[in-house]
Amino acid sequence: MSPKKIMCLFDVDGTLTKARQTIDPAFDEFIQTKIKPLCTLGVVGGSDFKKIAEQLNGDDMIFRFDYVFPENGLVQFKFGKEVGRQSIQKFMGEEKLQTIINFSLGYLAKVVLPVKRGTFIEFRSGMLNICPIGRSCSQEERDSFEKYDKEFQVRQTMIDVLKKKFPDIGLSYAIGGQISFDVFPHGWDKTYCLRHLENEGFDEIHFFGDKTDEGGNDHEIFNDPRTIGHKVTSPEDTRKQLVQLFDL
Ligand code: M1P
Repeated sequence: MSPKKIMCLFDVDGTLTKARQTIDPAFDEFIQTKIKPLCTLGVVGGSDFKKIAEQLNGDDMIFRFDYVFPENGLVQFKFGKEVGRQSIQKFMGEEKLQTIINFSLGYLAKVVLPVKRGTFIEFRSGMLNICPIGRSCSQEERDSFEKYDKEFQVRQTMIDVLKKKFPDIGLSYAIGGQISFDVFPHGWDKTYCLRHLENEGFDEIHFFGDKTDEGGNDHEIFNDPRTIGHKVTSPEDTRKQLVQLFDL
């Protein structure tokens, strides 16, 4: 009997790295030297490619991980080559897109926070990223917002308002990080990347993620029947679970 073809598919923030930080060099080496010989490596993040590459030691991470899926897999790299990308713009059309952008900008203009910075909506290939504090905040401001949001639910409140205001616009909302939330058409969550793995002959796809609860951006893929879900609490926990999985 030939050995099972196994894939380990990792979320980034909270799973391979601390939120928006770079991967710990010892953990990176562990993955590349101990895990890569045993399985195929994949990464699926909510962030765009630029951010994922920064966190995983540069653009050549597309050669160190076999499959790389930024923006939930709306952009796809296989063995170091881009093989496809989705466009939210084409899919939704300008009118609907502007409806949501304009309403969100108006809503955010009225939100009062301890501090507010710039870049409140980031337009990506396959999604919008909405950030009440503004993406240009410092690390310290980012950490403070996360605490403030835990107490005052700024992001969840805005998501509830958007859902109520636009029940039929066909958009889903997911909180994947510390300061923002992602907005994308229904079904364009992280399970989107699985369609690019369906014909690749894997016997098992092990998914590792931290935001697996409802509303978190790992929820759908963690519960998808096509994956074996591993809930982790930190990069250290991911390492522990890999050691257990492969009996190292
Ligand atoms: O990878 C998880 C999330 O990382 C970032 O979140 P934040 O800036 O809020 O910490 C964003 O890139 C977000 O899109 C992504 O889902």
